[in-house]
Amino acid sequence: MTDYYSIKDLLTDEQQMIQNSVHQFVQKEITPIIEEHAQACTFPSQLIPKFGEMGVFGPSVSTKYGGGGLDYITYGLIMQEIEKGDSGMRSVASVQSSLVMFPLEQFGNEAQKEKYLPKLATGELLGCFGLTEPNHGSNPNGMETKLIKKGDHYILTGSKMWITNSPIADIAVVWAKNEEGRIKGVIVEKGMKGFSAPEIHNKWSLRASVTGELVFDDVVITEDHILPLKDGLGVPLMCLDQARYGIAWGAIGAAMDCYETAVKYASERKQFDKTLGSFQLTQKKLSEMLTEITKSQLLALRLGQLKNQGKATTAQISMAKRNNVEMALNIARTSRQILGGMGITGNYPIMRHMMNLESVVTYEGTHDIHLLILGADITGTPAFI
Ligand code: TGC
Ligand code: FAD
Repeated sequence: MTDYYSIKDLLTDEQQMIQNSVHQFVQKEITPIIEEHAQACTFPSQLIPKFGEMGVFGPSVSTKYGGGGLDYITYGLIMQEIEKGDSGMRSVASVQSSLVMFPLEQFGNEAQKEKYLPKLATGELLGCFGLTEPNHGSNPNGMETKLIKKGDHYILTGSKMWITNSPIADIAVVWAKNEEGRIKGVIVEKGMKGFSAPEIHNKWSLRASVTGELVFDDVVITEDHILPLKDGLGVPLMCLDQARYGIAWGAIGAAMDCYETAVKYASERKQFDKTLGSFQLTQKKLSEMLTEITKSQLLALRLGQLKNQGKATTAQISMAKRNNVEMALNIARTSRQILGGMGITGNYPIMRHMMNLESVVTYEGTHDIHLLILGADITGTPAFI
């Protein structure tokens, strides 16, 4: 495991133990099958109950509701280990944990928590998070999905786009505007009349993860399906803080897998009667990759400490998500070059990681949006419009 600055020594025994067991789980359950699923564009649904058993759904959710009750560094390490396997598999785990279980735990009432959280923790239920719309991606505040009161219930109309897990999800946490234009969180269940979740096909990225739409054609929503504790855009943005934090760790996993593949290949492959690793140009690539991974690991670890203390800001999370995903994408590209032609094949994980990371750099706030969040924090002047 790439750990040039002995980050392991800064982890507790429990954190190390959980990291190692998720690492072994990924090697046994994800690595052997993921390339085939990515090539075939199929989702390995058999992993869902196994994720539940491993405790990767809701590691930071309270044990009272079936979660792990673990700290945020452990959560980050879990995301890192899963993304070594595949970003799409980390997506499944992080959407369930940060974008479905987190809002239910934070903004749901007791009945909602008891009804959904324990089943989400085991994988008996799978969830998705609907914020993005066809006409509103980076600017979710422009959303057109409406939740309008009608007698003793509400009517939900509109649609969401690019939703991880949506075609296979049992529940969707959806964000919609009420008559006053306030954004409310709504729990929509599979099978509700007027609700459908068609799959989006033809992706060249995250091919082993299912992405789809959410379509609400006058869906009747009762009061018990509305998250009661808070409303406004800040609520989904708080969920995004959680998920972006996990991605800041996860992307390091993809980078480590690419780098480790490149180091091994460079030590075996010979050209001009010498291993690739003995050429200065290859050593430059490997040295720079290791440096960037190490810097990202330290950034993630410090962010985790701040998060554990309740001090991590949105802008700090943006910095880490943006930096670490770009780092991973650059490392995937450089590693691919070290493997030459072999790098484009599915015999190695690099091309799949690279294509996956093209989504990771866009979802959960694009590279540009995170730069603008940082710019606004530095200058006090938002430059989104
Ligand atoms: P802005 O005016 O900045 O804020 C609106 C209100 O929200 C409050 N707020 C926050 N509250 C809590 N936590 C945060 N992190 C918050 N950030 C903002 C803010 O104080 C304000 O409150 P109030 O009371 O004044 O109303 O909002 P804006 O409309 O200017 O937007 C800012 C911007 C562009 C940064 C935001 O819209 C944004 O982050 N856009 C990017 C959208 C995005 O990231 N979408 C992700 C969709 S989910 C996804 O991609 C899942 S992929 C999953 C996977 O497969 O892993
Ligand atoms: P746009 O907002 O149209 O942006 C296009 C380009 O314009 C980007 O480069 C962007 O940076 C740039 N841009 C936009 N505004 C500005 C500005 N003000 N200044 C400068 N540049 C700007 N969403 C969910 O709600 N739930 C999910 O589970 C989910 N899963 C996803 C899974 C995948 C595989 C993908 C690809 C996306 C997913 N998304 C999900 C949606 C994702 O969050 C959006 O794609 C993302 O927020 C960007 O929105 P957009 O695609 O509409 O791009």
